[in-house]
Amino acid sequence: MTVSNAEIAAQFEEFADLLAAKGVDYKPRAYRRAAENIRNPPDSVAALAREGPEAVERIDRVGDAIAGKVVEYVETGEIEELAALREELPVEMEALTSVEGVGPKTVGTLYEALGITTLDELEAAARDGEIREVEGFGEKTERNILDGIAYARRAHERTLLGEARPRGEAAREYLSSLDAVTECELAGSLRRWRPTIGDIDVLAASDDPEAVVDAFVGWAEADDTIEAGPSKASVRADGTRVDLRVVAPAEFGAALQYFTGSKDHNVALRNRAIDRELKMNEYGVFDVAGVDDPGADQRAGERVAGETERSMYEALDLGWMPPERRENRGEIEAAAAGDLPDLVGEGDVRGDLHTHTDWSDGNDSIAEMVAGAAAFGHDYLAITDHATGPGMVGGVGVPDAELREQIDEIRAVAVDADIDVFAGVEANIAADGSISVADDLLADLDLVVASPHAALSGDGTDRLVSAIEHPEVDVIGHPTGRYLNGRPGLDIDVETVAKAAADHDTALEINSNPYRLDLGGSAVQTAVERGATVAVNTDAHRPSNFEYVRLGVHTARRGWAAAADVLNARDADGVRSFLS
Ligand code: DGT
Ligand code: CA
Ligand code: CA
Ligand code: ZN
Repeated sequence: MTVSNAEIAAQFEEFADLLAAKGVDYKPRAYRRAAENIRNPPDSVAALAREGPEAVERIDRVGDAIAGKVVEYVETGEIEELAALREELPVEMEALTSVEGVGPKTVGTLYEALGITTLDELEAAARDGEIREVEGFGEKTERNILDGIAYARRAHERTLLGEARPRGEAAREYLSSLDAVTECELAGSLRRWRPTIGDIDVLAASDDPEAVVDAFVGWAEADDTIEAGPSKASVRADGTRVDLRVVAPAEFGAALQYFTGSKDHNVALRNRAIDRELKMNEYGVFDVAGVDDPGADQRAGERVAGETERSMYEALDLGWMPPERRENRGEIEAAAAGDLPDLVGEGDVRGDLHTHTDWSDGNDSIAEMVAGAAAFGHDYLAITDHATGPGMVGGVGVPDAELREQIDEIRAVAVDADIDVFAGVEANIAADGSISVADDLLADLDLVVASPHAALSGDGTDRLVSAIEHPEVDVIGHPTGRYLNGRPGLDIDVETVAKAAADHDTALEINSNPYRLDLGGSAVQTAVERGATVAVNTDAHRPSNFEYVRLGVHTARRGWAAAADVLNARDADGVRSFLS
């Protein structure tokens, strides 16, 4: 029996939460950092544990106390101290802390005061006005908790794109390897790269659908079969539903077009077909002029398209369009006008302009991040550690004096680096729009990212515009501060923000972190339309995070961004000229 790194890490995350709930200082943070490093190394931590605690201590930020507990868990399946804590505080921590504004400490307080252990109990207490009576809570907090519960319940029904994508790609690879399958593609929201996914849709072409269905329900990653029929099946893989449909090769393009959606895009296309006396459905496009009852048979009339997706669009006098555009946000009108310029591609991004090192809350040194960026294929990297300021809980921010030292260190690393390195900072945008770092220091940096980190509710338009207008600010990081499945973030009037950004040559970030994807597609579309420049950054806290960039690139494509709209699709000199 092997114990996964994720499982071990989860023990320490729970440990940290329970200690924090009990009001213990420092230790929770140490446990959380250790958990992060346990989760990440490529090696099996369980294997290290079997060598003994000294081997486990080789993991960064894991000392002897934690190493001992790792060994205990791997050997016995339990950490005694954690089990005791769980008994003392029998709360559903993960569910409760999924509510925006409710952290482990709040959970502890509400358990002590009201005995709340579940989300249902929390909701009942908020409805009954019990929470406002607890010391340190008020009516406003109570109302926020109620809103947060509703949001958390809705949000958790969907899977993050960043999790669903690799799972979908694994399914596609598996199915493509089958002899019976002639073609296989992802469809649905996953093919459109929506930030969250209801279910994964996979489409296969085959003359032997039953063989494909059989193989699919036998897929090693399928945990259980939800349903299986002659030409379609659904399984659950790691909590997410995967729908497979198998179609005849001659109708693959029609099915791919239909099942890619979006539904709104398809409805608009079907209306266009009707206007042309055509019928469009998942089996093809059919000329139904002169057919008495076109609805009687799905394939009634003369087939004019269906084998390829392109043929489906061409039958309607439209060019093929990338799935990211198919949200019925003007793409059909644009295609009809022949106005579908190329979108930015994964290969266009040449560097990353928002990254962290161990000077703040990143995991690795400046040199390691630079080497990682070079290995990833980037031409340049900006180091932008957190400055101090509100929202930087737990002292992760770098004070101004240390930032000056860091600039020297970045310049020193740059001398031997294979790529260009920009010395930057991620400054905080306070609720009033002010920036947390001294102006003369900002002026000495190559690049200033400014981002909102706290007070992330209500209208943030003026706040962002103030930061955009600041002469030293170059990029607005994760502009709304949203967390997918977590919190909605600031409301912003994107047109106003985009216009200010265009006027002041400040770029708006598409933060590629799978929990953020902020700005999202429709905001990017407005921003780009108004002439703003976007930056597709990863906010990497370790070199492996550079991989997130593709999520950001496809988000940019959902916003119709071309390479020319993307700051870091320029070469290093192009970036320099934008910054100066
Ligand atoms: P999701 O799964 O909620 O993230 O979103 P989708 O877009 O993947 O939706 P899903 O899985 O329900 O269906 C996949 C695609 O199938 C959808 O994007 C468009 C197509 N589709 C499904 N139902 C309908 C429908 O009633 N009418 C039309 N026109 N298309 C549909
Ligand atoms: Ca779907
Ligand atoms: Ca589906
Ligand atoms: Zn950051």
